[in-house]
This record gives sequence, structure tokens and C-alpha cells, in this order.
Amino acid sequence: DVAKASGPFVPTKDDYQKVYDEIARLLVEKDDYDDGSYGPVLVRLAWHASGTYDKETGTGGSNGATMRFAPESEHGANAGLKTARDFLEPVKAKFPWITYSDLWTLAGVTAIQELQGPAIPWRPGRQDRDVSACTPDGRLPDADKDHKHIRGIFGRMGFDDREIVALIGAHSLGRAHADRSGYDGPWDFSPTVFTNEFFRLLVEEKWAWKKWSGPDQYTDKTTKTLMMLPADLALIKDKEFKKHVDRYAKDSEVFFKEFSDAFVKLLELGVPFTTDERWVLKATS
Ligand code: CCH
Repeated sequence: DVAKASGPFVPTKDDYQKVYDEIARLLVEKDDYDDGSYGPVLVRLAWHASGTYDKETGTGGSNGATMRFAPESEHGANAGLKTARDFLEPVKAKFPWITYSDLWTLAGVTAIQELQGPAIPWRPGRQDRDVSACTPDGRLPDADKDHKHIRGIFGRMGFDDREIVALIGAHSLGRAHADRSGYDGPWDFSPTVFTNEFFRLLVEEKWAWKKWSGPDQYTDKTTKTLMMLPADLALIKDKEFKKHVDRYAKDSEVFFKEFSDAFVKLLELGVPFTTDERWVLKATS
């Protein structure tokens, strides 16, 4: 069948597994960064690419990868994410058939699975769009705001309280950087391992205002080495949010399951998929 042999390349699950494996390999190879992994910043890239979604207008979301372009790349919330986009350039060069929008979301999935988090079923189908699809500034949450702001921002994407709390549990990974957001420090003692520690510490530690010249953030009274954002503390100040914090602090399995479901939904907001089938790509260990 000559036509088929010379037709356009249609990648299979195996081809996407190869992309996954290459990202996983680079995560191990390039361990001289932050706490030893680019994984957390890749998760943040996938989230900021997707979290611009507006359910009313159907604009934003991971379809398009418009953060490649200014003005979106210059939005304050996206400071530091060039690091993640640059990390993925060699992967895009090696597998030029994958769209940036599929690559960025797949990288978030890879990072969570490789950092010992839950399996995240994923499917391809996103198309890159041009600069005209850039979203306006202000669609991502502000760290200095309260429960009303968080509920409003995530509600615009279509998430309920349970999903909002689960998603923010990704703060078990990584850290804040003074030269990016102005905030500084990790949320827990194992920033390169996906756990429910963020929730356990939120409820079990005592959090006090950090005394410093930077933006208002909390520090743990015991070691003074951890941090929480005002928006993180909103999760225990609001009764409805706190219910879920308590559940996740107690039960890591429940958190893993509900995080996975919410993260799948996040990465798919606004994407006109042509297939219902999702794959769990194989983790390397
Ligand atoms: Fe986040 N996040 N995030 N976050 N975030 C920051 C870092 C990470 C907020 C603010 C910040 C989610 C929700 C929220 C990650 C994943 C998710 C930083 C520090 C701020 C500020 C940035 C810096 O300085 O580098 C706020 C506010 C909210 C909601 O109200 C959600 C949802 C997710 C994913 C599902 C990850 C991972 C990081 C660490 C990045 C790194 O570079 O280590």
C-alpha cells in the first residue's frame, strides 16, 4: 500500500512512550538544577499552559501552547517558565512531529509519574496556535489572595472545591524562587517527591508570618525552613476547602486518586480531542 507508506506520519502510543522516556531520561541526566530535578517546573509549565481556560468563552487552555509568545510569556505568573520550555526544546527537536501543546502537557505527566506521583492517563490531539490566541493577563491565581479569589479563578476553569484543593496539592513539589515570584522556599522537606506532605504540614505545623523584606508569606514555626503562600493558607481558613485538606492529609491514596482525576481534567480543558482513548505511559521505575 504505497499511499499508506508515504502518507503523513501518524504517531502511535509507542511513539509517545518514546517522548516520555526521553523526558524521563533528561530529568535524570540534568540533575544539577534547583533541588535536583526539573520535574517541578515542568509541572508548573503544564499547569500554567492549561489554567488559562475560560469555560464561558472556551478560550485559553493547553490547546495552542501560546505561552511561546509574548505577551503571554511575559505575564508575571509565567516568570521562570522559560526554564521549563527551554528544557523541552531538545525533546521537540528529536521528535518534531509532536505539538508543543501535547509536549508541554506530556512533560507535566512525565514529571509527576517520575517523581513518584500517581499515574496520569493522557491523550494527544492538541494543536499549536499562533500569537492571536494568547490569553489576557490575570487568568492564573494570585498568591497573595484569599479563598474567594481561588474559588473564582478555578471556578472559571470549571473546577469545584474538591478538585481545587487536590490540584493545589502539587505544591508538594518544587519551591518558590525570589527572582521569579518574589516568594522563597519549598513547601515540604522532599520537593522532588510527589506526596501528600503539603496537606499534612498545612494542618499539623504552626504557620507564622515570615519576618523578611519580601512579600508576605508564612514560615513553619518548627524549622523556619518551609513556606506557605497566603493562598495556600486559604485552604485551611475556608471550612469547605479544609474538609478536603483534612482528607488528603490523612490518606495519601485518596489524594493520589483525586489529584490524578483533576489533573487529567486540567490538561484537557478546551481541547477538541478526536479520540476518547487515554493512555497511561509507563514510568521508568
Ligand atoms: Fe503553584 N505556585 N500556585 N500550583 N506551583 C508556585 C510554584 C509551583 C500558586 C502560586 C505559586 C498550583 C496552584 C497555585 C506548582 C504547581 C501548581 C509559585 C512559586 C507560586 C507563587 C513560583 C516561583 O517562584 O518559582 C497559586 C496562588 C495557586 C492557586 O491558588 C497548581 C494547581 C499546580 C499544579 C497542579 C509547582 C509544581 C510549583 C513549583 C515550581 C518550581 O519551579 O519548583
